[in-house]
Amino acid sequence: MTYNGVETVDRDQLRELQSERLCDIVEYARENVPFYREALAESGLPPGEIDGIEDCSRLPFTTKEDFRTEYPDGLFAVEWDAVKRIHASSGTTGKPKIVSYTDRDLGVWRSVMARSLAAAGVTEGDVVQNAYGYGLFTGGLGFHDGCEELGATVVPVGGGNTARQIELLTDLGSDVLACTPSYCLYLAEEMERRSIDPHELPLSTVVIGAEPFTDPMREEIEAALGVTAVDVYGLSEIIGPGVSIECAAVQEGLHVWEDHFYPEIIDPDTGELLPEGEQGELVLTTLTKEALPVLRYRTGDITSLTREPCACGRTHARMDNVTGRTDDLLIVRGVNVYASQIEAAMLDVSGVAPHYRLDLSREGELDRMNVTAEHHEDYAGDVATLETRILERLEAVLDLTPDAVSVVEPATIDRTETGKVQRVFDHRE
Ligand code: DLL
Repeated sequence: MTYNGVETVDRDQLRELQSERLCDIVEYARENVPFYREALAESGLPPGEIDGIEDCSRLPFTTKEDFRTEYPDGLFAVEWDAVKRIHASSGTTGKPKIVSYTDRDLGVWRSVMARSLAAAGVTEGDVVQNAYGYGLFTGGLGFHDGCEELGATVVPVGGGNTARQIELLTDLGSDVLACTPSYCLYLAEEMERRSIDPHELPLSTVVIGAEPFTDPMREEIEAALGVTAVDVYGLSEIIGPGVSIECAAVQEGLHVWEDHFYPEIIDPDTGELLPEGEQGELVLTTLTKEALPVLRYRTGDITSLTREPCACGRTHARMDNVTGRTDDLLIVRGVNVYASQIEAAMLDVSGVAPHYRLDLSREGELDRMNVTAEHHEDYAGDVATLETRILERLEAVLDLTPDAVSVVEPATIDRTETGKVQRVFDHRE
C-alpha cells in the first residue's frame, strides 16, 4: 500500500515537479550559502542558467571534504534560530559532519520515513521495535518520527541492550524490528542461545540498513528469524534513513523518493554521468531541503539505477542494493576487491556462517590478507576442509589467494551491539 499519491505519479509529471524544484533549490542555495555562490560562479552557471532537471549534471559536485572544510555550519542556508534539530555522522577520521533541519525539513523526513515504512509493509496498527541508535545518529529518531507519522506503535529501545531487546520482542510481540543487518544476526544468535524460537513470535519484518550486506547475508537473517528483510538506505548529509527503500511487494531495488532527492550515477574516476543500469557512484541532490540544501552530493556508495516501472505501482526510480563504497575498495597485491565480494564468495560455501573479519597487513613490500570466518553451529565436518573450500572459492571468484584462512568456532568473532559493524582491519598504514 502506498502512503502518498506522489509515489505513483506519472513520470512526466514527476519530472516537471523535479525541474521546478531543482531551479528553485539552485537559486536558494546560491542566495543563502556562500559556498554554493562561489561554486556556481566557478562552474560558469549564472542565475537562471539551470532550466530543468536535465541540467542537474551541469552543477558542481559537493563532497565529504566540503562538509569537513565547512564544519560545523558553513553549508547551512538558514540562521541558527531556524534550525530545530542537529544530527551528525561520524567519519572514521576527523570531525563529524554536522547536519541541520528546519521544522519543514523535519516534516519532509517524517513523511518520507512514513512512506518508506508503508512500502516495507508496515501498517498503522503494527508494533515497531526501533533498535537503531538514538542520539546524533539519524537512525533512531528518523525511524521514530516515521513510525509516529504512519500511526504505528514505536518501541524506542535504541541500540544495544540485547537482553532487553529479546524480552521486549517476546513480551510485546513486536511485528517489525528495525536495526542494522549485523545486529539483526546477533539478536538471532542470542535468541537461539536462550532457547527462544523467533519463528514462534509475531515478528514478520525486519527493516535493515545503515551498513552494506549481501544477498546471502539477507537470506541468513530471513531464515534465522523467519521474517522478510527489507533494505532501507539513507545518509545524514541528505536527510538520514528514508532516501530509498525496497517495496515489500516486489523487492527488486530500492525506490528513491525522487520528489525530494534526485539520484544520478557517475563514473567515480571521471565524474561523468553513466547510463541507466550501469554501476557507479550514487550522486544525490536534495530538491526541497531548507536548512541544508545539497547539490550533487558524492555519496561514495556504489549502485545502479533503473526507471523501469515496478510491479508495485510506484513510479520512482529504483537503486540497486548498496554493497560497497568507493572508499572501501581494497587493493591487495594489486587486485581490486570489495569486502562485499569476499563476503558473497565465502557465504556461497555451505557451512560458513556470516561472521567474518579480514585483516590486511604488509610484510616487507608484500600485502598479506588473512580471512577469519566462523562455521555454522550445525556444521559437522572438519574445519580444515572448510578452510580449503573457502580458499578455493576466493581464488576462483576473485582471483585472490588469501595468505591464511582460519575457520573458528561459532560466536568467536566480536559482535557489534551498537553502531555499524567493522569487518575490515587494514593494518598496512
Ligand atoms: O546510516 C542512515 C540510516 C540509518 C540508513 C538507518 C538506514 C537505516 P549515516 O550514518 O550518515 O546514515 O551513514 C550513511 O551508510 O552513505 C552508506 O555507505 C551506508 N548505508 C546506509 N544505508 C545502507 C544500506 C545512515 N541500506 C552511509 N546498504 C551511506 C548499504 C548503507 N549501505
